[in-house]
Amino acid sequence: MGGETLARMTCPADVKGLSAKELALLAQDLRVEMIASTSLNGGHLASSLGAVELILAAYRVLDLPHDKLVFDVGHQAYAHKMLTGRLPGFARLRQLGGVSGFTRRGESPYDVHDSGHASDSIAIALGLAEGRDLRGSDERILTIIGDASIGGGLAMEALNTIGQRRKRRFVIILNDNEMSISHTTGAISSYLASIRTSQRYITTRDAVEDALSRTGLGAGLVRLGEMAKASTKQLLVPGMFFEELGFVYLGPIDGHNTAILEETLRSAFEVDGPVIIHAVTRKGKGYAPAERNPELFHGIGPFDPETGVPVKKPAAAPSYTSVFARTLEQEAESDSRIFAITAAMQGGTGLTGFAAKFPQRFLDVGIAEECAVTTAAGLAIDGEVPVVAIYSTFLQRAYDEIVTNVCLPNLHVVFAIDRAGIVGQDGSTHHGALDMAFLRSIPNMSVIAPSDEAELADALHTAIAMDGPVAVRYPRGAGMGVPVPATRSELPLESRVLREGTDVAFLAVGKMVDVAMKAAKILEADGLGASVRDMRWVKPLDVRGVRAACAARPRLVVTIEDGVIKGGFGSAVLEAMADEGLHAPVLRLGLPDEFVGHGDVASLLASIGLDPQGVADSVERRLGAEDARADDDHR
Ligand SMILES: Cc1ncc(C[n+]2csc(CCOP(=O)(O)OP(=O)(O)O)c2C)c(N)n1
Repeated sequence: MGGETLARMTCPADVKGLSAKELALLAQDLRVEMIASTSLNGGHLASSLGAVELILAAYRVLDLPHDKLVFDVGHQAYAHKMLTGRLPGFARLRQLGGVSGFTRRGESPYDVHDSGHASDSIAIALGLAEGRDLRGSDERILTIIGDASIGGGLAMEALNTIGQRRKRRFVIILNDNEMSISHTTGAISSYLASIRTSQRYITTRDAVEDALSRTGLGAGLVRLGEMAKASTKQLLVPGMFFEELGFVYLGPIDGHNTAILEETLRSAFEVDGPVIIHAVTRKGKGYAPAERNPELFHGIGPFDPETGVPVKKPAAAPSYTSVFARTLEQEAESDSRIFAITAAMQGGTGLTGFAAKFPQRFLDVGIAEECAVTTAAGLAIDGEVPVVAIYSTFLQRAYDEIVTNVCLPNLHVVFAIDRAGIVGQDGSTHHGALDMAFLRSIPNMSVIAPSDEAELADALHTAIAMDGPVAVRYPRGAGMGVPVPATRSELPLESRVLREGTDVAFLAVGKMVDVAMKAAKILEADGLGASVRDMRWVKPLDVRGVRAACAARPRLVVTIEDGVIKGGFGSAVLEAMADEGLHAPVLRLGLPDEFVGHGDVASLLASIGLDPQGVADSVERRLGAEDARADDDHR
């Protein structure tokens, strides 16, 4: 386990004593270990390979955990994890009970926050700095953030405040590898590119000092109006934008040169105000397949470490994502109002084909979910039909925009919510657990949860033809393998009965319809008849279907969903039953009132009792409890 140098490291402070040669060996050991582990379990390899020297330099300068090191997204922190006591668990990275793929406070005192969602690190660091100053303490605070994440609204809002608060002992390393998951988009990315290409890199200590002596000059020049052209200003004062915000800008520097990184960091912490170090790195550094194809290796499944070729089991059926994408393209061919929006997830949401076919009707706003939703509102006001394709977990960022900009004016915006439910190895920050609960409470919003890929195609078709805000939620991974008809039909508002049975009535949505069917078979083998209803719509709920299920007088009504049990689909059924005066014992199954961790989807579902056997067991337990209660009542 681990190379010789890595094996000697017991804590971050050990890195301080290494010679330049040993540091290089350590960097190599870390990369070998990352490649070995991710080749087995998958992970965010390219970003973590690119950040090794940044982390080593930080360790040499900072006294951890007294000083604070904050990672943005946390997907680049594998070296940090291995150097903070988690090397033994690293072979089980992202597996059930293994090390998380992101920083987690519960895992290590060296992990400052629970990361996973982009652009939050600078605000976390600002809070740490405010607290530190209040206490009159002296910690140095360092943030590492990527060139895509720094363009996110939350990061920009924090920069806006920090520059004004003039925080000292406060440094941001801007880890610029020119990549988001795919190439970084937007004006900030072009701005960084212009610095990268027009400036000579800082390569020596003298150059660091020189750059520091120039700082503050930029703001003065602009105030005096001495420089007319932005390009000329940029030549004299690199990082002008950051200087204007109140930061000292140092860079660009080679983000793989540990010595110059260390020098620059030391100097930066001496500055009487906040500093941005612009470090240029290579995504995938040190592993040729990842350097060649950083997008593939951003988040990759198991692969052959020799060749870098993914080890893919043949998919049982086309993925929900691909069915969504194909359907959207078909719809867009006959409806020129359709406009697709993504927030930095073009590939993940399946929109690459759409972007190529309809470049004028496609927009990637970068890591800016609020912007994606509100831009959709603007398009809808203009009479277009915007389809915002977004992962369930990232849609959380845009809650107010959904409420105020879309639902309040009742605009026709279609939300294509991918990765709904348990997503697997990315864990608690990435499960699509909350969307049904948080969307169904908003007036005007409709929510569809198709149970297979054919229903997904019809649901999307229906959502596009409807009016008002409507969300279609579907899970990660392969569909059910049902044929998807070439022409799409309107998805009925009524639920459909898939199975008859008298003891138990399952009311199910989405992916859980299949689980209910399988659980019903297990129950049948135990002598219990179970009906299964695919409810299709979370909102508006098919109340008639609920009434019919209760009218059959089952011993138990079971609601089942792959979202949080509190406030979700099952709660909607209970509300309908209360409103309609329907009486039946109800068992609600779904995600528990706690954050579900990481692991493969099947293991996670089994761990929370949402696999067919777990569901059947819960039903039988509850029926037993109901029988015992009835006996008590008769006594
Ligand atoms: C709010 C949010 N939206 C989208 C994502 C998905 N995502 C994870 S990493 C990433 C790109 C990050 O790029 P960058 O900050 O440049 O870091 P790099 O991976 O290039 O090191 C994206 C879009 C996310 N984690 N959080």
